[in-house]
Amino acid sequence: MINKKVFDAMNEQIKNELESAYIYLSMVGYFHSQNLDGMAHWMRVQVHEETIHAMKFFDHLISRGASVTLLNLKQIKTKWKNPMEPWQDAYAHEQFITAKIHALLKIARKENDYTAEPLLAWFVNEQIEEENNTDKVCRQLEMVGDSKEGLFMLDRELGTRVYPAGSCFDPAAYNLVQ
Ligand code: OFO
Repeated sequence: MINKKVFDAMNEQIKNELESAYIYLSMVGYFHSQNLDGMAHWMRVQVHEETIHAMKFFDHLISRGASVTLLNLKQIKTKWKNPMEPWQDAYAHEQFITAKIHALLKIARKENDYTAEPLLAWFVNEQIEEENNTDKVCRQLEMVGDSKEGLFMLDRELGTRVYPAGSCFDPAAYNLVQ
């Protein structure tokens, strides 16, 4: 049986991860509207990853005999002024998620929930990549500046992102996402 405080924090983290997916899906729509199909593709892959993140917490709670209660997703942003803005928002959002994961680990440690630690350790590591990925694109867009050719090249590169896993609802896919 899972401790109530750990349950509440993990149950809320399911919402946070699904909100990540929802935010990035909104960005997919924006990037397509700007003919930046490579960036849209990168974000589509990210939507899959975020759904897997949510499902990792979802399945962890289920396997510990808890009953998941899905919370409302908040209204999200749908418009951005330029291609840089969504990436800046994504980086800020990933920093927010990192803080949530760290807070969750703190609760688990305080409640002596050793069972939750391996899962949370995975997320602590994952957040290094999550922050770095989005921050790196911000820095690359800064380098590109006003160059349309540069934006075109970067968009092409981001369009090559490979999604290694299958369905985001298939537990077998979880291990394929690093
Ligand atoms: Fe789930 O890591 Fe991004 O938000």
